[in-house]
Amino acid sequence: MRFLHTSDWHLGMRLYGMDRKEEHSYFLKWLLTQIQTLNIEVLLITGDIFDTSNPPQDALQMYYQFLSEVSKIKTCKSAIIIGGNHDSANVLNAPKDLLKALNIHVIGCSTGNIQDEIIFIGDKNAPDAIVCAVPFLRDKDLRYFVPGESTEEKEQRLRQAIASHYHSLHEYIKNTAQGSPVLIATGHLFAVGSTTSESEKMIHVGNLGQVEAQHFPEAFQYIALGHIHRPQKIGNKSHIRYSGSPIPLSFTETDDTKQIIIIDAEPNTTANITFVPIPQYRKLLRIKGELNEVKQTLKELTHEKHEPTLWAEVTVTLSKQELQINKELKELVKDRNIHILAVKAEKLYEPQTLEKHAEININLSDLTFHEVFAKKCADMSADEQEELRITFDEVLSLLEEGIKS
Ligand SMILES: [Mn+2]
Repeated sequence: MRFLHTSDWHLGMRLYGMDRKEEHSYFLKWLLTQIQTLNIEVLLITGDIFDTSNPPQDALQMYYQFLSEVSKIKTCKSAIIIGGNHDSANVLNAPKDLLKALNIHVIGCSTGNIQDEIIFIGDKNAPDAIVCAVPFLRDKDLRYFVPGESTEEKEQRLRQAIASHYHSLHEYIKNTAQGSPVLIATGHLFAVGSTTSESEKMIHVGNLGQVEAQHFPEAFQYIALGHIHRPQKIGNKSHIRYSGSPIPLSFTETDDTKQIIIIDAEPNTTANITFVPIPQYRKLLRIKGELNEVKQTLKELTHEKHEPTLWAEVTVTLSKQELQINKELKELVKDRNIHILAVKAEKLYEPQTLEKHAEININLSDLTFHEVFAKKCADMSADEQEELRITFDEVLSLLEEGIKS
């Protein structure tokens, strides 16, 4: 049986305010062709379908158009969609019953009943495959707040709760499933040792709840993960994988090869895993150097007129104060189908009073919550900062749960 694993689409996402609609729609069209030509039988989408809990209309339209096209592909028996930390469980679950009629299964959030996460492919009494479609498990799905608990105790408790969730599912299948189906699981979580990029937001409290490969039951032939945007396997287990996002969600991902994963699995054997690189609609470029180097690179940069506009992020290291580099650099690429989305300055000198003052005008939207909070705590001792950061993470996580549930 052939599965396709993709994740972290983040439909509706903007990069420095720029719309990613064209890139997403290019990817989805390409994906439909892959599902068709590769004879995919089950499609797995492992969370963060949308970038925000309240996705824009055109992102929703793109999603439904895609699902309607998938349902027309005869060889594709099922699509399974789980909620990620960015998704609103309510938004995903709203059309759940309607989509079920098209063999599209949506698990927006954990309901407390593990049977809701078990999806049978084929005849329920003798299934060809069983997918344990575990969505992003929120703190409240896993544990209650225990007063006086230390950070390590919390971490341990959360990790155990995630592991036992997977073990309960496996136990249930072992005791009830007929025949010998292919066993697959999904997840949207942070695994130990994964290489992150700038675009993932922290999940759980701080970095708590990091799961290791050994926490998953061995019986699963493939575990399709979401949340981390760089494609990678977990530990040395080649069957536990993040597919990564289909388009670079930050400039730190521009050198990654984006991919989808094809899994060929038969009962009781090791699954065969292959990767298909995703062609990118738009070229994203990161340029870094001293002012003269950056200027030279920009002057020599060529980009075809008929191609989608190239987007660049420029970081300039400055050894003395330079005024208006932003305007100057943008002027250099004028009328060349190149757009500089952001100019960042790394100052190697001590800014003068007036310039220090100007720095206060940093655009708030360029900063993360953590950066703002860190600035606020800058004068405190390292210990105080760390303690406050943990509390701040906890508040943020509770707030996010409140918004998304
Ligand atoms: Mn994500």
